[in-house]
Amino acid sequence: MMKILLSGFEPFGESAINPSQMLVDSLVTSTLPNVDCHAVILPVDRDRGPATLLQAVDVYHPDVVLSFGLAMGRAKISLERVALNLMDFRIPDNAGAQAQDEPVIPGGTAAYFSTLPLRNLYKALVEKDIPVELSLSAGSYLCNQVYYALMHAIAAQQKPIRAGFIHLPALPE
Ligand code: PCA
Repeated sequence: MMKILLSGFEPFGESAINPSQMLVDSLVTSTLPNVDCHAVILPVDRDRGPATLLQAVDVYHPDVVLSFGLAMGRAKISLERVALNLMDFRIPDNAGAQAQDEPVIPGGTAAYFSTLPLRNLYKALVEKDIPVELSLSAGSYLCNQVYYALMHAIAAQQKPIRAGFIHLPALPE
């Protein structure tokens, strides 16, 4: 049995819904063979967002963490290659905080690479005619912060977890 932790985000900014929350909520209730799925919805909050994800990792001990978020304005599913040690928020988070030119972890390494098999995921989605791209940057808002915090915690604790971040396009509504 492979244990997978899925994360999505609550709505933020001008959007009343977040497709990452909807995806994760629906995936966790569907039964996949040989997969034990857990889900967590993260607040768009620079303190509580990463803390909620890291706490879920400690509780569930997953083999894989798939973290999802909304990337408004992108037309394809974006498989994020890199998590950057940078917070530079375009808009305040849901608690009103707006980080500028700050590291996620002071003194931390500049970046981490996804440990998901991104090229294989890319090919599998292309074969199904699902719009997908390999993306070089998850931005410098909450998604990148949570992605970096996750990869940093896994590296620091030397956990055998494969993890990565996937951005979803906005829904028509
Ligand atoms: N998208 C934002 C944060 C939460 C979300 O779903 C981002 O791309 O940083």
